[in-house]
Amino acid sequence: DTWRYAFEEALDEVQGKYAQKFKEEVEANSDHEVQLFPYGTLGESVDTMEQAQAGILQFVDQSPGFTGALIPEAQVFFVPYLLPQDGEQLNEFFRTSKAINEMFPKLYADQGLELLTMFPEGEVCMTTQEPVKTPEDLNEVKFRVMTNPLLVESYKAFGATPTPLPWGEVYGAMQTGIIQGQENPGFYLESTKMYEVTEVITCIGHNNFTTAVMANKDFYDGLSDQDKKVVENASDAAFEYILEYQSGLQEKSLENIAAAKPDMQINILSEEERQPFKDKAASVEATFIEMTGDSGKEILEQFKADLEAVK
Ligand code: 6CS
Repeated sequence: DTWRYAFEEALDEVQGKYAQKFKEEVEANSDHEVQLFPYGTLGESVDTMEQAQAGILQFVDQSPGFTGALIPEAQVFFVPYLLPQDGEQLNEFFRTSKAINEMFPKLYADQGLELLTMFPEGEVCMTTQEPVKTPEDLNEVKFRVMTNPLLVESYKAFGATPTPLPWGEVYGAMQTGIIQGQENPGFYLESTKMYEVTEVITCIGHNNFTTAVMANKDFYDGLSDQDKKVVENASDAAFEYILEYQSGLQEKSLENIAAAKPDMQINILSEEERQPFKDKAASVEATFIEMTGDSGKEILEQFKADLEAVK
């Protein structure tokens, strides 16, 4: 039989690389086939999530950036400056976190989803038309964010005017001036040619893009123990593969952008320059707890304990 798996990116982008590895592992170790549906073939992220919940898709990759309405606690990934900058620490956090590996699976299960893995996709940087050296530079900037209420609050806190949009509208909206900024990890800024429609990249170290891969829960529960093991092993192998694949990718992507557009300004802000952004964003954690109550608070506390453990 054939298992259908949709993701939010192209085949040669990070989610696509993960999906290809997952497919390879499943097919090498079972009689099942995995059919991959890259971004755009089945609609936007909200559409593929609906299809996965309905069981039309067996697997879906949806980043928490779009899961906020469904699972408010998943917005914890958008508390600014929570995740570590250090790559090894970050990877170890995703590997060992109890919040991710024990608490989130229950919340996804309530939505009919079997959470298989979460992994980081790289440091998020802003692309804008004008340089961003201080939060004041974001005043009046209409800034596209994923459709995630807490991310809206973060950019409000930074001083921008956040505009939630699905990915498909971003390039055009930037080109026509409906928005003047957006954020994404380096590889995605390169592959989607965001540098063609913006002039400045600014990295302030506020976040790392996280994504989640899950299965339809009824489908998963109906698998034999052996097939469950196949899925679990394929997820584990693809997880380690994708961390390895991304080593050095952020730097390389920014270099490639500089080569493709020599007059693109690329500003990695210093610790000192980041401080005012950190100060502005400090209130977002409280907003997260307001939005998610005790359940969110518990996740946040476990998250922090897990981060402490990998330091
Ligand atoms: O910004 C977005 O909407 C997209 N960014 C990435 C890195 N992956 C998929 C997502 O749709």
